[in-house]
Amino acid sequence: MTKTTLSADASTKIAVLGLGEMGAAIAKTFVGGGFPTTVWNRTASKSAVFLDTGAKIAPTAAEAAADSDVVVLCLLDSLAVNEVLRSLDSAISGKVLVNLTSGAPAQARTYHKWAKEHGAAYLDGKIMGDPPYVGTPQVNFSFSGSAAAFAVHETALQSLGTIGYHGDEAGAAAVEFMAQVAVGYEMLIGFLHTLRLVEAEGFDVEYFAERVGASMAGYPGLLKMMARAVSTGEYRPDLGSLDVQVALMDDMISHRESMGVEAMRMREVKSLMDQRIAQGLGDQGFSSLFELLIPKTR
Ligand code: FVH
Repeated sequence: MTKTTLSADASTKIAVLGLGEMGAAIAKTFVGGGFPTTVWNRTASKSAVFLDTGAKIAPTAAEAAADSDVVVLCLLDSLAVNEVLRSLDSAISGKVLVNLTSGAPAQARTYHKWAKEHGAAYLDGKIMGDPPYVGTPQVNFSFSGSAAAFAVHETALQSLGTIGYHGDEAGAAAVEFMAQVAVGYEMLIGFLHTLRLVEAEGFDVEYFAERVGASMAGYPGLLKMMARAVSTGEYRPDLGSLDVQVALMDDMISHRESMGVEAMRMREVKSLMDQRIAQGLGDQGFSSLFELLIPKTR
């Protein structure tokens, strides 16, 4: 088995495989940072954009990898990653594979195993932010996997944005990413339903959004308090006791229903509060509903 190259400086050679919106932004940032960069994309026309930029353009993913120390993958999904990894095969031996494609923890663990079997170090990376902001602190890159590879290539990775390392368990960055994205989607679908309500009442949705934005200032403290309650199992009456909170729920549900707006989530909240109160725990707060959210057996 070839030994992975773990010494880095500005001459560290980087391959970027996948030149979609995000991959192209990453490749441009490495080129701009002075790193010798080789690019490859399945559809060759996207590589052509890199002519005259100082980047090398490789005809195949394997050739790009063979010519580099660090091989960065930024592809659509795990199907694309599987296909490209198959084509790399022994060209990855001795390299550091950095997979920045969005995906689940189990996939990251599978790629880690694959990399090990092929003589490569593995870093899984997950991105939160928009391609035009790559290279600025506004884009977050979370990594997990080989601590040695992260330490050696930290400077190169730092050139991409704000970076964090979540330890050597390869799936950790994906756990964080999936959880963050889930919180975002769950909150934002609730926000969109509520905009329907605000609009149906004839109010200005943009003004309302500003008001909600201002209320968000209180959320970091609340989230910390709730997580503390969950981890200790001590449920103080956060947001008030459930006995008090539940009194509002029927009004919230009927307000939504009267305006023809989806009330499914409010009914879920009320049902959980009712169950907790029926257990004699109405003096506890909202965090205590966590006790009822038991994962279904897998
Ligand atoms: N764009 C964004 O805003 C974000 C923000 C946060 C995280 N992501 C993730 O980044 C991954 C790449 O996203 P992207 O925006 O670059 O996506 P596209 O512009 O659609 O480019 C997709 C690239 O993947 C290549 N590709 C697709 N299937 C295959 C395959 N079977 N074999 C080889 N390459 C494949 C595609 O190639 P082509 O269609 O040009 O030939 C593009 O290079 C993604 O995980 C986001 O979730 C983006």
